[in-house]
Amino acid sequence: MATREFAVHESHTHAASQGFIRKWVFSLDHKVIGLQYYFLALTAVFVGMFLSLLMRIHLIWPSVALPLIGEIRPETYLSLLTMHGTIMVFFVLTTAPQGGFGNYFLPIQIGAADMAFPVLNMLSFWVTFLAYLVMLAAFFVTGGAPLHGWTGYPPLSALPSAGPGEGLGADLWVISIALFCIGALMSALNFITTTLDMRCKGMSLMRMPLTCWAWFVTAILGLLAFGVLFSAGILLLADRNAGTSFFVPLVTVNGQLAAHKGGSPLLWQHLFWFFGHPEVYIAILPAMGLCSQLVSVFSRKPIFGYKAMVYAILSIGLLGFMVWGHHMFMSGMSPYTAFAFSLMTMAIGVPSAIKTFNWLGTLWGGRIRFSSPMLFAIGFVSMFVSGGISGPFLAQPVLDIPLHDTYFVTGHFHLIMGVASIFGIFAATYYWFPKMFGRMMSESLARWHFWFTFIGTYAIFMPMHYLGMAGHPRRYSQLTELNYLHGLVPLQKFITYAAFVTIASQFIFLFNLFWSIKSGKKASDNPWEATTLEWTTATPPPHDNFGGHTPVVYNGPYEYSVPGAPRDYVMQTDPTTVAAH
Ligand code: HEM
Ligand SMILES: [Cu+2]
Repeated sequence: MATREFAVHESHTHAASQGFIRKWVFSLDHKVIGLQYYFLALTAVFVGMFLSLLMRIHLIWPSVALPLIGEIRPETYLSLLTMHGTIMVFFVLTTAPQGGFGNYFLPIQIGAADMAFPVLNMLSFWVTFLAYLVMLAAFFVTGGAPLHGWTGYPPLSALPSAGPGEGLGADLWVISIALFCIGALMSALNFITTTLDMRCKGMSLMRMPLTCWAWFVTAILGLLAFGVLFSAGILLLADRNAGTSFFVPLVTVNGQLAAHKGGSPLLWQHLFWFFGHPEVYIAILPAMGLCSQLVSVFSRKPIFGYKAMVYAILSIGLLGFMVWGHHMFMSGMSPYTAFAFSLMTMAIGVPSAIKTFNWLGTLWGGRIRFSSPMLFAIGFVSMFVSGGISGPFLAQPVLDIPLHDTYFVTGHFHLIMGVASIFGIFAATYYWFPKMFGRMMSESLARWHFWFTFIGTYAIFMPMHYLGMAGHPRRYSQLTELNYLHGLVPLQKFITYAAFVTIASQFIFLFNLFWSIKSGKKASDNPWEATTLEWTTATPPPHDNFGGHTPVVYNGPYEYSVPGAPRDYVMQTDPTTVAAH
């Protein structure tokens, strides 16, 4: 209680001195910082998509000269691949769902006036922004962007002489990742403290919307995972520039003995994937929380199995730290170790399946409203299941060994990690836009956007499973040169055309977003008839979120179709209709 009063008081203090710079640039307001993260991710996703289009073009027309860019060489393909993967994973999927929407809505949904540490919050954003600029700078330095993929495996990533882009470009890449980790760690501390300390009266942990649970557990994962990646990054930087050999064994580069010996490339793989697997959940947990929220709101039903959902989020978080070895079945690990990792990976399918069944259980018998946020939430479930289904296959070392360096994996992770989370981001945008900007987005444009994106992503990524089984290697640019892949060229062309159409349709979204900010229909305070706290306050919310008073919570977050209630929903703050659930 005392903490909350302090926060309210403090937010008024920093409200007083608001010039333009304080309000919109170096803002301490979690809502502005949330928007800053969101728009950073929005520019990043368009950069990432553009790079993917260049890759797709190169794959089917390897010697075409593009205006301004020229011919894409094989090594340029690897740079595009590295930067596409890195930008998408870090600056889109880690940034928008947590830094963007989490920042904006966590404090409001738990009835707080701001995050626990507003200055730290501002710093987190600016460090992340700096990391983004440093990453982009890698394109423009001598040698260009690095070749080592988003996973940065040494010795390639550790030796500046190992290839074009592995000089200054790779240094910038590592520095950017390290900066990103610092931003993510500060932000994780803020999310954890805010969730534990800043909840308003009546908002017990088990009354929190599942979005808040997801942001909370994501922050805990971030705290544990980014710390490890940060350390690994510093060691890599030392190997590159200070003559150490943490990751580099005795190797020759172009016939020359490198000046390193005794290091272990496997050490990097362990450290990287100890971060990298939880990272998948950092990207997807917020989307899971949101999806739970939306299927309940738009089915007008309480979420099926709230407690099971909370325990599933927690156990996904825990198990997520015990499976990293499934990325290393090829590394020569003992079959007993591989078996243990395989078993843990299968185990993580259980809470994931519980979540999926509960989403379906919520939909079952609901009075479903197919508004755009709901379409994208259902799209999320669809992508999650389609991508997830190949997971248990890849979890078997005997199958993973032939499949792991092929397009099968590219198909698998794009669906479950990439596109599923992107669907979550879209659902969140359509759902919360009215609260953030005070206007509605165009529903008909949103529907066009949904169908193009939904069908388009399946058209791009489903055939990749087949390419993989036919033996198409991943991270390989010269497919038209290989005889055994000739028969697959028509399928490759189809994928590239689908990518063109899907990427073009994202401009419908972009147009809808900016057009609606200016000219959308005015939104009421609670256009979706939802129960959580953000819908009890003004649209857009005032600087201190609730206009000087602090809400008191009486009900759980999913009281829809409550028997005997005057409306088909009971707000969390409604003291008169204390729900029976
Ligand atoms: C328009 C949609 C997208 C297209 C057409 C696309 C296409 C591609 C292509 C062609 C590759 C290279 C495959 C190879 O040669 O091995 C790739 C790799 C990758 N993509 Fe995407 N992608 C898209 C969206 C995304 C999203 C949303 C994410 C977010 C996670 C993502 C993450 C990655 C990662 C992590 C890699 C691997 C990079 C590496 O191997 O180091 N992509 N993508
Ligand atoms: Cu994994």
